[in-house]
Amino acid sequence: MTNATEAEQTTTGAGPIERWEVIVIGAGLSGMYQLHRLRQLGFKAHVYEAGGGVGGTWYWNCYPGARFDSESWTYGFSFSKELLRQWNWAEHFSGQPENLRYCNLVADMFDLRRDITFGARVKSAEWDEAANEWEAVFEDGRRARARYLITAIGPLSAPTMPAIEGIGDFQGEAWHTGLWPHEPVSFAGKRVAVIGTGASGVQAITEIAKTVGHLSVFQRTPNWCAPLRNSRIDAEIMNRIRAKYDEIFARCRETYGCFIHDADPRNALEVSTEEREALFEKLYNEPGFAFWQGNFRDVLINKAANDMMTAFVVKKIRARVKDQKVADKLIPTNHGFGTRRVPLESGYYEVFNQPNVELIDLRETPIERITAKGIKTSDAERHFDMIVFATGFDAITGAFDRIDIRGRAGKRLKEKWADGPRTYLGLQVESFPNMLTLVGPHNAATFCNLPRCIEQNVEWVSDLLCYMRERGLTRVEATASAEAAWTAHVHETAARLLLMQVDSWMTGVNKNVAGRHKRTFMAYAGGAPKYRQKCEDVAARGYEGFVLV
Ligand code: N01
Repeated sequence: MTNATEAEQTTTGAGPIERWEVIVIGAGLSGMYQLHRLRQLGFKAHVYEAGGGVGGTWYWNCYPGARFDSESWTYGFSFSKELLRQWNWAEHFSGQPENLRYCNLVADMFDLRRDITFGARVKSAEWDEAANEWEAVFEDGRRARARYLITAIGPLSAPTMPAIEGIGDFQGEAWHTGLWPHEPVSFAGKRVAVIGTGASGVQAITEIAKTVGHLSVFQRTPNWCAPLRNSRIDAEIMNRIRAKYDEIFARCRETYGCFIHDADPRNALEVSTEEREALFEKLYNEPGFAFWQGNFRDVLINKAANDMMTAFVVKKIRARVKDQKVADKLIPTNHGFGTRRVPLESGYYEVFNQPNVELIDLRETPIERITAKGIKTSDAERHFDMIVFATGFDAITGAFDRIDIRGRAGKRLKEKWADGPRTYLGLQVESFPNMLTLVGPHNAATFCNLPRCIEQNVEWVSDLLCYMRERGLTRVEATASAEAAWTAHVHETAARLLLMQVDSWMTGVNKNVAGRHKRTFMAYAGGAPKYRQKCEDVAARGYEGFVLV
């Protein structure tokens, strides 16, 4: 570990301890903004980051095809006019290399690196009741202490390998999309397998298919995808966007998920067939999440309305895939459109028209094991030069579980959340004083155009710390009753969503992880504006629902 130059150091029998007022775990977008904000406010804060650079998601997920599915110009930070002035987006949905350059510009512009220690993976974090502070222990044995612990560890940062026998036996190249190497990976002339057809798989498959020798896609559950419709941004368009930034961010503040798209006020069931098809057609031809987030307001809560939207997309897929037997396999049958996170695609369905691409339906021929040379399904063993695991993440709580977090009286967060998370506002947890969870479970940020909600989370947490400092308070903890009420509210709000009837990372299901087989809602489904209002109300009432000492 390097860089902790300004830390106060104390030495105990177990070696030196770096001391700060605030420890932030993670140098992704939330950790970077949290550091900047706290430093502006005069706090001595320090970020510990497991990776070798800033950017979080955009640092780790450098697989081919990775890019935004929010419009780039709605995604960037809004807190700095200078940043908005300096940075030009080159595409409406910017790709990972450019996104990582953006993250690095943020780090440079606000001189963040001097307060970030890279290569520091937190192994455990324990609340010390007597000292009223947290102690973080890193994998290399070093330690740091601070009054406040802020987790900025991201909702999708704990990659999971599939629970398949023989996974370690494969002798060829093997990469997980969420742990992709930073060096170039070539597919030319190679026989490549991709396991997984979520948003990462859909992006990677489309890009790999452009240069691969032969591609085999192993699909367990097909997902409903919608066209991304990306395009370039030239200097003139960028100037127009820049002139409208205030308007753009104001609009995002008011929409459900802080995207530029918001639901049509009409119900699909109340309009004529012509009107309904016209809106479907219009939205399907628009970029980004227009079709998912801008559709009739009942399509994600009313099965009959959802069936209509779904039937429309079936026609689109059938028209794009030449072999209708392949189309049958690509069309989901166990859930309706939009009830799982929708991958946005740029020619995904057409990939399956290529003669060098095959689709293996694991519902018909399940994988039996991975072998030294490839993958054995129930009908055949296929040999590969490379296997790409696009098998997703232990979402939302997984990154917390990978740190041994212990609160009051040694209470373990992993045990507390064994049956699903319990939080207050998705930002604090009873028995874990002074721990604030940016983009944590039950937080609207988890369902959001992330930087928009990250700014809200960071600013709220920063205001709380200022409030406490001004009053000489040193400890904040949610009450058990506030936590119970918020958790119940989170579940009530989610209950009406059709997605609650479907297994996905959003409902906490990951068949590759022990204990993740039961559905539980992981985010806040009331929408970002309501969430923001609730957070503001809590603060205005002197942080109602918290005990402040
Ligand atoms: O992960 P996923 P992801 N055998 O969990 C399959 C965000 N994101 O990395 O559905 C065979 O969605 C699994 O099959 P099944 C976005 O929020 C954003 O793709 O469990 N298959 C599924 O097909 C997204 O939703 C962008 O039956 C196995 C796939 O692996 C989230 O990240 C881009 C298997 C996992 O899909 C996660 O997406 C990419 C097994 N044993 C991601 N185990 C942007 O555009 C798992 N699978 C910003």
